[in-house]
Amino acid sequence: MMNKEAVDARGSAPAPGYKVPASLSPFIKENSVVARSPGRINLIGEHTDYNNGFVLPAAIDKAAYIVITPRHDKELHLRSIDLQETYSTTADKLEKSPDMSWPNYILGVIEQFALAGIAINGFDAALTGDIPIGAGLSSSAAVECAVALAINELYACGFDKFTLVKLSQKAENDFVGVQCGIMDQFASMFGKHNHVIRLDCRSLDFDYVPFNMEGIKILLLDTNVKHSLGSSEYNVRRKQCETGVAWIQRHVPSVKSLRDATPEMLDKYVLPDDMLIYQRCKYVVEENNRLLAACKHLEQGNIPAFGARMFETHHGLSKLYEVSCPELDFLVTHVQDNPAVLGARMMGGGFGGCTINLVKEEAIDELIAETSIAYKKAMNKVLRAHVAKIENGSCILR
Ligand code: GAF
Repeated sequence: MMNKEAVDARGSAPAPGYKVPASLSPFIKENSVVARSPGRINLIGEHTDYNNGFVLPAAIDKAAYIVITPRHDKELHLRSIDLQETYSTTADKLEKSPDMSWPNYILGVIEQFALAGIAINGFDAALTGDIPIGAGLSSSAAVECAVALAINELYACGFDKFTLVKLSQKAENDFVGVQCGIMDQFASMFGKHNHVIRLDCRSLDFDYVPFNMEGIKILLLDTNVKHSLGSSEYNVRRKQCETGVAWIQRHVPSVKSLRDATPEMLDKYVLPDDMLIYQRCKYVVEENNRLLAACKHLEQGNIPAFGARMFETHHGLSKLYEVSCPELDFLVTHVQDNPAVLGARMMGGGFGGCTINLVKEEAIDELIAETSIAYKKAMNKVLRAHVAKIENGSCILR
């Protein structure tokens, strides 16, 4: 059943702790709108969203914030406070910025509103946030959702959150050029305090599942490796999955996506033709089934079993889907036999970013200290660590 909770166009109710960052104050005028949209984690279900499968993400306590102030002309003056960069264009000249990526997440969303028939005038926008960029926490989706919510408010468009999620995803697909699925924008927009979202990416039905692992925290270990290969290889993986589906479809026309495929179909119709395509599809089919099993473990409170599924996911992402990297593999292998770590895996698109770890609360400090030393020694890189809290999704702050 479709979850009807919180589809209101103004987003989640801002929790008392969500304040407008001080750095935005100089840019706020009487008629400004300020929106907040968080980054996300994903417990399990990776690279399944664009295969019409399931995901289990949540919004976190790190977010993007945008203030938008209308102008009387067509000019768009965009500012990244954190990068100390500005970008100007006009609302009728929405072209991709050649040298800076952040304006594209704003321009792409403006373009989608224009395509939806909303006459967008000029505005001044200032952007800030505390989601580490390139860490696999979906800072880009957070910016897109914040912009979408702010424009929706400013122009009184009345779009609901589903429409804003799809519009933000389309901005990423068509303007930015990454053929991402719907998970990141969905999690950012629909997140709920202390709940994970069990989302069926085919129907968009979803449930909020309480995240109550007693004594367990979500620890993100950031490789500090930026996923530069991410977008090109991401699009390649997507195509490989589509190829597998096309081969199965020749024999079983009812299979519309890897969501519908079985291991037997892969063995029969994909393996004989191409080992690489087979491995990619095998990972996705297994991951979908793994997520369903993991959800049962979660309902039963069987965290060790849930964690074991996370390690299996990492193995599949690393060996079959091949979207990991030595740094991510190191971090997962390093914690694998630690009894304080119940589950760990790389998270997000891959080729860098974070691992997500379920860790016994009392062991976190020591784990971070000891892993940082080992990581520095093995990879000669600095490890960043963050204990993620699960928070509400996008909202209008003013
Ligand atoms: C990226 C994409 F944006 C998501 O849609 C999803 O596919 C994820 O990689 C992998 O699960 O974050």
